[in-house]
Formats: sequence, C-alpha cells, structure tokens
Amino acid sequence: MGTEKILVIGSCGQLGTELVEALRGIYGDSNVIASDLKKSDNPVFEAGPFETLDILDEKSFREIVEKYKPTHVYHLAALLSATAEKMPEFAWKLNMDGLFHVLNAARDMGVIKRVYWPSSIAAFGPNTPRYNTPQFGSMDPTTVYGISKLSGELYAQYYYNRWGVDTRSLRYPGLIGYKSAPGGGTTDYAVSIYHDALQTKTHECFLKEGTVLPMLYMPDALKATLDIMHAPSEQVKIRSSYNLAGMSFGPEEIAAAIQNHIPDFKITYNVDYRQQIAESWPAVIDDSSAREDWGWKPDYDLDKMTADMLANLKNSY
Ligand code: VAH
Repeated sequence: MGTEKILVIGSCGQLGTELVEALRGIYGDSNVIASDLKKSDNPVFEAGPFETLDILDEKSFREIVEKYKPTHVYHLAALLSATAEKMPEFAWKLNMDGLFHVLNAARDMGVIKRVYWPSSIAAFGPNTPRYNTPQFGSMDPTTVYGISKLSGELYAQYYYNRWGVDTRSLRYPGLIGYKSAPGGGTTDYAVSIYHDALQTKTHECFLKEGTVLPMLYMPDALKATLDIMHAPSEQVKIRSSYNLAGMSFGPEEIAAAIQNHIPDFKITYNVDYRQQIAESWPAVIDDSSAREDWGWKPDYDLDKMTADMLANLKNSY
C-alpha cells in the first residue's frame, strides 16, 4: 500500500487495538505508530513504534507528527456514551478539542493526507425514525457523546469544504469483538454476554428485553474502516459521516443465539441508566449510501458472529 505512514490515536481502546494489528499487517509494523495515554499490555504494541500521547496536548501531538510525518491519521480517542454522561464537561473537551487538534494539524502541517474519525449511531436522537434510520434526517442527540459526534461530523465536513481536509468517517453501531474489551459504552453488554456465557452460563443485562440496537462484528468494522480510508477521494461523497449497519438485535435475541451453542445459558435483567441512552438511539440503520458510494457490505450476522465469538473465546475459559 505504497509508502504510507500511519498514526493511530487512542490505539489501546476496543477498536484501536484491532485496528493497529490490521494496519500493521497491511503497511508493516514500523510504518504504523500506535499512541495512547499509556501502553496496554496487549502484545500487538510490542510489534512496532508506540508513543505516549494525550491528544489534548496539542504541542506534543504536533511534535509526534513532525517526528514520524504520518500520511494517514486514525483519531479514535474519545469518551463513549455511558462514561461521557458521568463527566460531561471533560467528555466534550476531549471529544471536541481532540478532533480540532487533528483537523488543524491536517490543515496546517502539510503532512497528513487523510484523516479517519469515528462517529456513531449515537449522533441520532429520539425524533429520528428508529427503523431504517436514514443517512440524512433529523438528528437530535440527547447524550454529550452523541452531541459531540454530531458536532464533530459538521466540523469535519466544514474543514473538508473550506480547506480540503480529507476526513472520512463512519457512524459505528455497537462494536463486538473478542480481542479487546469495550470501554464505557451502552452496547458493551453485547461483548460481556459472551464471556459470561462461557464463565458462568448466566448474564445480567443492564438493558431491557426487547431493546433493539444496531451492532457490528469487529472484522466487519475493520473492513469498513479500511475500505473507506482506502477509497479514492471522489467515492467519498459524504463528508460528515456514513451510516453503517451490520445487524440489529435485542438482548433476548443474542441470548437465544448463544443458547444454540450453550443450551443452559440464562439471561436476567437489571436495567440501569443506560436504558435511557439506548432508547434515544436507532434500532435499524439504512446504510445504502455506504453500499452505493464505496461498496460496503457486511459479512457477519448474529448467528455467524456468535459462532465465531464463542469459538475464539472458549480457549480463554
Ligand atoms: C457506545 N459502543 O455504546 C459505543 C457506540 C453505538 C454505540 O457508539 O457508546
């Protein structure tokens, strides 16, 4: 893939950990610089360069850009929905100032050719149609996380239109994977349920039965992220962020998929504050724009994901 140099900000998170591994497989270990507040013990970070970076420290960030001259930057550092509601002021600062530091560096330093920055289905709100949620429509997010994602989308689009900063973005559903732990999301139950099924054969869900949310298996999330980042610029027609969908299910449906493998698995419910967040989000996303513009198509549905999750996790229990 040419002589690209890649910088990943927020590398030690749920998506970052797997994205660094995938990028190093494409570009070579030494061409992918991982960075985060501190290095996690995941062996992927021993394979290539790692920089300690707080994206709110703009001076240090620009020194790293000068040092490595990255041509592609993946900016993943942010507080997710549930955590952001516990510290709304800091969440706004991190999610917005962090993005501005990246967009301004791309505009001003003449090094960064492409930026990737994740939005979320959290950018939608309670007045958006919950089924077949359109690419364009009413967006009235009620969480700080969702407000920061919608605002970030509009700024990314502004920087593209005004200064040609080539940012690509996806409105991720809940991400599910077995290689890294989620952190502070409202969809995190859909990861811990698999671990619980193998450890205790029971899962206490913090969302109500019937709470349908859009979800995406990590291999599909990585495919979509790399596909949009590698797409020719003219194919990326939407510069705010693309709707992206893999599957949609409620807690009772993922429990039933698990019971096909572990018949005596049980789900119980102990609903908490994350229920309100989930109820403000879409249930089923229309991602036809991503399919038309740059050929998006998911590979995994609930049953295929469940089989793969359990097969890969069972060795660790
Ligand atoms: C969260 N996993 O729960 C993230 C994601 C759509 C959900 O944005 O906050």
